[in-house]
Amino acid sequence: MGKFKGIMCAAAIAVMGVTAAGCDDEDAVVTNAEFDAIDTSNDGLVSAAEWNATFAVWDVNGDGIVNQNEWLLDSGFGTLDVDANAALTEAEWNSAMVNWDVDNDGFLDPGEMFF
Ligand SMILES: [Ca+2]
Ligand SMILES: [Ca+2]
Ligand SMILES: [Ca+2]
Ligand SMILES: [Ca+2]
Repeated sequence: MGKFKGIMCAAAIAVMGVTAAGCDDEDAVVTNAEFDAIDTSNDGLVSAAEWNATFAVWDVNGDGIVNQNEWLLDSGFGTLDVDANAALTEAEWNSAMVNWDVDNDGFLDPGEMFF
């Protein structure tokens, strides 16, 4: 499907002169690959345990903080960084499970995460 879309975009660029930027597959949402990496059980939902475990994965330099360079989603960093110091503590990180869980089912689905 992704490959097909790419072909269609290439055709659109050729025929209509659409800019390449307009055909960027990565919209203002995270890629499926990034979601799948968080959703280790592959059930399409991110549990609290999966989300908490991701903190350590993304904290590449192991300083106990996830900064903007380590953040892999396209958005959401600012909503978690409540003290606006450009760094997420584990407590700020874990607040996503509450702040983003719109339907209150204890899980984050892609629609809740990629706003
Ligand atoms: Ca899961
Ligand atoms: Ca870090
Ligand atoms: Ca912070
Ligand atoms: Ca939910």
